[in-house]
Amino acid sequence: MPSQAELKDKFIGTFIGLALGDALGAPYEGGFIERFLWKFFSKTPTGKMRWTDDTQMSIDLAESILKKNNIDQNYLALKFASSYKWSRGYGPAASKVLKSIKKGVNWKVANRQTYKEGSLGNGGAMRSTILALIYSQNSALLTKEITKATQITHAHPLAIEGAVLVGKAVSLALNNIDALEVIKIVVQNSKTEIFKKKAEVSLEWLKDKLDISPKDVSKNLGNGIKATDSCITAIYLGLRFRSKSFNELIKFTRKCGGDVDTLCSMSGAIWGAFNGFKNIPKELFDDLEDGSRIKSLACNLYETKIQISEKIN
Ligand code: R7I
Ligand code: MG
Ligand code: MG
Repeated sequence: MPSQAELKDKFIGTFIGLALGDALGAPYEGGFIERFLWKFFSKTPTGKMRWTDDTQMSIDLAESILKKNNIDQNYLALKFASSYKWSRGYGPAASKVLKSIKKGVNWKVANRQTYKEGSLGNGGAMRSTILALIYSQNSALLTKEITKATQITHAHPLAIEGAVLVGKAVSLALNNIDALEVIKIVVQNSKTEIFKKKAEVSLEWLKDKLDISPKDVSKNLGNGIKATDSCITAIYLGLRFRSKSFNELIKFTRKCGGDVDTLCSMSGAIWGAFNGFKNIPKELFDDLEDGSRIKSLACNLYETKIQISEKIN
């Protein structure tokens, strides 16, 4: 178990790791058109690295928990919708959901407008880290609250399963659980064949310390926008680079291609949960959009976590 001071540093490292991964991965996301378009949005007016929807929705979730002390789905739906900005690069179905909510449609209706079962994109998983911070000590509550936070935009069971697995990996990293143990728990907690198979492949690779190339990582685990093509990939990357530098993680993940901002942000959060803020390069933090705001949100989440844990226990 980490000490209180270590845990607080891990909270900051997790949230900053997520936001930095997002901002550093965004210029490498997608094909030629996406990369070309991002050049126009990649900097803030003061020249800092701009992050995307992954970080925006994580901030929304964090602020919503700080306000309500738990997941209030109606409040969170409105919060997501009011923060929506096209230029943050939201997924197409998620954009539609949020625009509908903004117009007054109930989220339970809006989230089924494009896909009958709801979206199976990784938009729920990319923000589940925030709940791992709050519920890292209580696996059942973690699953329940991630499910509630994901459903609002991603009702599909696979989107929820991916979000729970990423959240679980972050929570185990916060608790300093060994990387091999983490992937074993991810295998055990995978309910569907597609997640389980990929988690088992990751376990074999990590167990044998195999030097798998970025191309083979993408080919076998996926690098796409669907939860099934990105959640296990990010978990694998976060675990593989757990004892290497943050820069090495990002350099490798950029080479995996596809949904790079989200792969970097989810694996960056896992890396940060293991290694803490103290190990994140200062020059990267200084160059991040709203770095101080995110750091202070992480500190406030830490205080809230302590209060919530006292109530639960
Ligand atoms: O999941 P979502 O919020 O996207 C997040 C991604 C991250 O990479 C962000 O960084 C941002 O770049 O986008 O967005 P959605 O639009 O809900 O889902 C993403 C995509 O998954 C959709 O546009 C579809 O291509 C696909 N998808 C589905 N395809 C078939 N059947 C989602 N649900 C389905 C489905 O049910
Ligand atoms: Mg994004
Ligand atoms: Mg993405």
